[in-house]
Amino acid sequence: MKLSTAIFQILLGPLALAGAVPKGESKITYGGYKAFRVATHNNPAAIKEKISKLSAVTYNIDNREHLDVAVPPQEIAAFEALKLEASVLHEDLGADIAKEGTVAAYEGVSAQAVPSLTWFNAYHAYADHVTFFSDLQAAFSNQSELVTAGTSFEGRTIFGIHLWGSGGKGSKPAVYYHGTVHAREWISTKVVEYIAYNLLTQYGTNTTVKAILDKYDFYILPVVNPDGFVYTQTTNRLWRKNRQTRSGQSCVGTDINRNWPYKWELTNGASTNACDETYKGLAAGDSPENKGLVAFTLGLKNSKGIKLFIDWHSYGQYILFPYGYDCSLKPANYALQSSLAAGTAARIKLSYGTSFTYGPSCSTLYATTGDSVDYLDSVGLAQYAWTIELRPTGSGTGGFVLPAAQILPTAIEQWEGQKYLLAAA
Ligand code: 0X9
Ligand code: ZN
Repeated sequence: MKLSTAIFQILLGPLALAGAVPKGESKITYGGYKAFRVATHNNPAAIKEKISKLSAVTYNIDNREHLDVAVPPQEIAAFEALKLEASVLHEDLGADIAKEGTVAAYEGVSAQAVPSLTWFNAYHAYADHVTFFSDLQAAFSNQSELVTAGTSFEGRTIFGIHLWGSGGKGSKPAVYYHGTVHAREWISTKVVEYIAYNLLTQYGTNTTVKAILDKYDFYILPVVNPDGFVYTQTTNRLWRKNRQTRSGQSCVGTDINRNWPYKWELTNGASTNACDETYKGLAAGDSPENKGLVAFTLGLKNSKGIKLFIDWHSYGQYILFPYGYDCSLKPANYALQSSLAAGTAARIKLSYGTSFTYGPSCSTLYATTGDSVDYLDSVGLAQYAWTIELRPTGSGTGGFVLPAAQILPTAIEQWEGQKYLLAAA
């Protein structure tokens, strides 16, 4: 670890270095759990009612057509007896989590050396992501700096990197990425890291990359939910929300993607029950993470403006644009957004044949209120505000637990998509 990294670690506080299981909680292994995708045929309530008798874990947010669940070993027979129309996502979720490789050690690099591409062969601990960014920044210190966007509930700094080209620091409109807003969506951090890595390492040799970085300032925040991310590594691989506690509530966590202060008050796309995965919080923008992200976003809006925002998630293979809060609404520049999304999907497909569905987020997937994309569009005034749901689709096998061997292919196809989008937008 270099001195600059050590200083950044100190800034992040002691919790950034903690890797231990929180007191009183043992790690959930999910050994023998079987995960299923269940067809709902527009009637998820009926299926949920049947499944509610089992202690199955909701595995992803359901859309109109299906819901994904992880069933504990002692309930599998009872689940199968329900004779639901279901396909298998994970034969043994615990075994797949173990195979995922969970976290590999990162040794860092010597002063000013570029980190190795082997970083993208494995998943890593939170503290190593901090070190990786610090190392990357130090290797390209004349066109990057580390930035922070406030502090999480447990006191971790929401860190990121700002990149610029020949116009100098802060001279161009922003391209702005968030990774791992939902704690279990680890692949999203790797993808934004790969894009940052390629922008910097290819700037000097690739004219397309040079043109992109000369045109935009990039602000890349790889882990906007650090507490949740750490919790997925210490305790529960399937955790989604932040780790905020609130007085009088026994359930932990607010969904950062339901807490943004725009259309938060609507009731159709978030939960008011603190125990739910989509809990919206008690007031618009009241989570510490959202406070920091709102301030950071407004800073970008008020300087050179925001050209493109992407909230990177998994899974489902979707490119989603506004709006989340109302399925009858389309953005003013709908035709343009559709054609850019179509072009991005086509370019993504060229690498490995991976298909992405695109469209307005509510009508394409489901309704969400207080989400980032609607805020970035309507308050942040981003020209394009998108959600990208990465691999897999869930129609084959796999879900949040994406084998480490798929990190690079997933990142490569998205890098190709972004090069198209940023040249065309
Ligand atoms: O529910 C979410 O926040 C996102 N999906 S995820 O499975 N990664 O949690 C989707 C957000 C996109 N917005 C809408 N579909 N309205
Ligand atoms: Zn998500």
